[in-house]
Amino acid sequence: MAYSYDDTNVFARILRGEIPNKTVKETEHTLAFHDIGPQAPVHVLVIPKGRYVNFDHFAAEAPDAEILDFMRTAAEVCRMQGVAPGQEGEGYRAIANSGTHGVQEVPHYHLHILGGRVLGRMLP
Ligand code: DGP
Repeated sequence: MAYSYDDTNVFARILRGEIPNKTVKETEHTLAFHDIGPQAPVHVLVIPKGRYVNFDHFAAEAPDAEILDFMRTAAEVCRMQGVAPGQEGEGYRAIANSGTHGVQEVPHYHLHILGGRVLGRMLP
């Protein structure tokens, strides 16, 4: 699948510094920041700095170093927020909405980290 990346999307603008964000952690390849409309006490978005539209695009085309950095940063963010399993927060949910049926609004790949309360059951 060939993806076309829209440089005007809001996360691209955050990465260019055009829109402020509340940064949780930043690395060479990854940025994590608080969601503007939190759906749980902890709601952090983790995004690659590269121009990837969705999970499929990122997994298929990102260099290994970027994928590793992304995964390690996401896990570190969970620990920083105190929601990693074994911590007081008792776990979290990591969601990547993708495409129309996934109701993805921002066309720059991102992982939602949600926690800080018991989350509703998502699957039947
Ligand atoms: P979705 O594409 O549906 O997986 O969700 C996109 C999320 O991005 C949504 O939870 C709200 C968040 N969001 C949208 N605009 C901004 C913004 O300008 N700043 C921040 N921090 N979050 C945003």
